[in-house]
Amino acid sequence: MAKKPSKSKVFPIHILNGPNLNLLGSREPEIYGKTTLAQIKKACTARAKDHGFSILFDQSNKEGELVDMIQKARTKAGAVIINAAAYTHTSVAVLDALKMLTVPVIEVHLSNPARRENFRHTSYVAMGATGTIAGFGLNSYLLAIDAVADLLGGKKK
Ligand code: CA2
Repeated sequence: MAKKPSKSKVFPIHILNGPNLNLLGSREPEIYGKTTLAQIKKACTARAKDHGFSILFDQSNKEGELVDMIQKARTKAGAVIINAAAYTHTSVAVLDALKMLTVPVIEVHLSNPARRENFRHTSYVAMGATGTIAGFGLNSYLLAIDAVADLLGGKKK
């Protein structure tokens, strides 16, 4: 009898984006690049497809909405990739929600917060993540998808 595909391969990778990322590409291109969030979504969809995965891509400016999205991922996601933006550095609520997940969680950032202001050196998200990828712009998201595929066993090598 054929082996049932694992839950991780059936459910999409949830890619969650925090406050202000809806405005990407419009300001501070020297820090965040010129890529828009819609372009990131398109590139993520293609990369995930290469690995045999689908994605669900969301953004919210509200902390509670991000918590709701993470809670939904408990039963609906194969993995979570999260750029919590400013909430990275402040939100115990986001951390507590992430800790309830049993699937891989990858923290991503467009910039490298470690090279920036001191207040960006603390990440609550990192404490609930499997790993972190930061500083590669749009590529941070694509590398995170590669990491998920490596952890869950995608089809592309
Ligand atoms: O580098 C990242 O991805 C960040 O998560 C971006 C956050 C920042 O607070 C984190 O420390 C690092 C800020 C996102 C702000 O998004 C903008 C969108 C358009 C124009 C300017 C900022």
